[in-house]
Amino acid sequence: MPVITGDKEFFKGIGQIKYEGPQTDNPLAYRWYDANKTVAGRTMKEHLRFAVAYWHSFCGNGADPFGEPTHLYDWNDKADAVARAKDKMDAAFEFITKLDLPFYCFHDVDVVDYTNDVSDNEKRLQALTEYAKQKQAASQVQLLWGTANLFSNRRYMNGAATNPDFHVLAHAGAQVKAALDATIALGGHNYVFWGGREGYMSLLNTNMKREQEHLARFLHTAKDYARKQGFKGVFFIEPKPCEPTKHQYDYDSATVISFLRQYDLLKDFKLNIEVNHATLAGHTFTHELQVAVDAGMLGSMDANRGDYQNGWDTDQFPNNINELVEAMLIILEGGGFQGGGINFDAKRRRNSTDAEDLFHAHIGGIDTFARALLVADTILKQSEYKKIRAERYASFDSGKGAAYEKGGLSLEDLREYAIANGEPKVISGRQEYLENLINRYI
Ligand code: XUL
Ligand code: CO
Repeated sequence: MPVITGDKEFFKGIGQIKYEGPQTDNPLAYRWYDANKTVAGRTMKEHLRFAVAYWHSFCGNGADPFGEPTHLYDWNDKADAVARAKDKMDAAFEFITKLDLPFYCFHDVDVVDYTNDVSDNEKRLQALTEYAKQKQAASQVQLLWGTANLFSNRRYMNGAATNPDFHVLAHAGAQVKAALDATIALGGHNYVFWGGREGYMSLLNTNMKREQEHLARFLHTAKDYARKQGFKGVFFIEPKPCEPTKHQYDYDSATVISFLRQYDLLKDFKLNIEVNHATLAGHTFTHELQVAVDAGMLGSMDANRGDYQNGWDTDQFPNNINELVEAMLIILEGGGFQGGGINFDAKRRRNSTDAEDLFHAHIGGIDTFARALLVADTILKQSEYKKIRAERYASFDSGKGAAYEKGGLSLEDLREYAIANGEPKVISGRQEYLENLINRYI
């Protein structure tokens, strides 16, 4: 992939990041991610489908509730919003092509600053859509998904699609229409809905049933519009249990799947699972992945990690090889992502202030996933991992167990079997053995 810069080079002194292998001393090289290497029948690039998140990497400025920005970019200088946005897009494509990654993701307001003028916002986004088209064509970078930010503007403080005020909901509709138009014009592979403020802070002022019905109606309305415009991609819901609202309607994978089933949305929607959202919901990331895989609904993932010592969405870059090997086992056995890929919904820390830190953050996450893919593939091919799990259920493979699975046994039959066969043996689940097996292959 060629490196694409605008008139100005923003990440000076950093060239294209290349695969140099595990032995390299170069911190600005891939040690495990070898894009064209074939693993389990597909290249690493095809398996992992890495995407850079526009909001964290090019909009986030290191500010936190206690302090002012620390990441001071020189693509934010110009007074005119469209000119400023083009500089930012130059920086984005320079960064993505220097990392040699295939995809990016954005919210509408990441690409260009919005005001409260609906028509002007549409024009701004259209101008940047045209600019992005050129950048995509020159670089071969593609849009993994687009989305609308329906949570930052103060009009959305009580929700967007679930707002008690229809007037606010209409603004959300206008915004989603423009974001869908941009996604479609750019050949976006998917479109995401993350719940944002679609939830409640207090039941004292909330009609939960009505709000959930409005959310379903909104998703149908958006989906029908996109399909009418010829959009063939997948819609994703990204579960998250809380933050910013006390209780979000897209709490976790199981909740979202049953919501989609109840409102007849299963055909068009899949899940975009985010690591730290899973842990905020009191689950492991692998639990959320498995729930999605079992329902045939693993669409995509937002990669990051939380912090074991606190309970909020810290969006750190992933770096835990054990966790990612366990995740890759599920993703590989589940047949991969349906439409999506691995989007780094992660930010470097407030005090990581060098432009180079943005590269280190991504290189670390990319390499950890690539290594996890290799390890998981070896475990599936060479170890007893699958066999041990299969054998654990062997009593259902034949005889009465198999008959039971098919619905052929009554409660009386179970009683008879229990008496005829006496007390069951104590059978180990061998958890520590399996944990050691994972470590052995790492
Ligand atoms: C928020 C979050 C969002 C979504 C897209 O926690 O993950 O950035 O990924 O709206
Ligand atoms: Co996310």
